[in-house]
Amino acid sequence: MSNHWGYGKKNGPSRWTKYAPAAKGKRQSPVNIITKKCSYDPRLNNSIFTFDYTSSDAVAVFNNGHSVQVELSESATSSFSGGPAEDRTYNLKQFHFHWGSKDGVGSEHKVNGKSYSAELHLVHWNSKYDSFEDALQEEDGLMVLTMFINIGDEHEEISKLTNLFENITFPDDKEILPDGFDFNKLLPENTDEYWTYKGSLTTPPCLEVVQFVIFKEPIEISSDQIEAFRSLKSSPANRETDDPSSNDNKLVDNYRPVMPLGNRVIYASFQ
Ligand code: 3J3
Ligand code: ZN
Repeated sequence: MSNHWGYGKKNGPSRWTKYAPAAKGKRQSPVNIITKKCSYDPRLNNSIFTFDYTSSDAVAVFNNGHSVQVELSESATSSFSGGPAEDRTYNLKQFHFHWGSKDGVGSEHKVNGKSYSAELHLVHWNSKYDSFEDALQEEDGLMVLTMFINIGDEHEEISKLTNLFENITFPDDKEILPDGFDFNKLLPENTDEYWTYKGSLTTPPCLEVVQFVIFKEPIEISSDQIEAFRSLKSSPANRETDDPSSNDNKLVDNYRPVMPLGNRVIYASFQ
């Protein structure tokens, strides 16, 4: 067994219980959102999101070998409240993406069995805890705002990120996001309509500490932009061969298959 999890045949999602005991749990993510089985919650409809995404400096952009991650500094103060967070504040820690090797696959969550070409996760931690690391140990520790991604028009803000990719093609390469990057522009226009449910990290350690908020309205990126994601390379530990020229080291299809919903309910903010 490979000593590091990945998305290959030998170290992929079907093997993750070897790296992450929590992966055997009953509130794992992602899931398939079967819309007719969702439960409308009027309280969600009445609770408006407040986003306090100030532009942060010294934001690191790196290829961690299994995604491209944009990590805020400890001093960053971007947060949101409202929605399922009610009057509680959740601090933005990082955002990252999951994408496919071809259009129409790549999202982690599905809607009525349909996948999207990619999925964006804005990872926030509950400010009732002292740190992200502390929040990771609590069942209500994280809230991940999630956007489905379709291929269409160029996304102007995300181009500030994909323009850095030629410098972070290989794992452990790092860049700095241009000052003034506006996190608000990562959100869809309509943030009133979303689904929410209790789940887990979708990668090891698969901790069951996440409240997912999945916006119904997808965002769009262009074909050139998704190809920039597909140009990134996975880490040697993630790939099946040691041949660096092998296609196996393309960083694509970094999504976990949907997991059983079990007796969980997915709530909808809309009817
Ligand atoms: O594993 C990393 C951890 O080393 C650190 O980088 C942390 C802070 O950025 O992020 C992850 S995590 O384990 O905490 N985690 C990975 C999976 C963050 C959230 C990710 O879960 S997901 O459901 O949003 N895909
Ligand atoms: Zn993710």
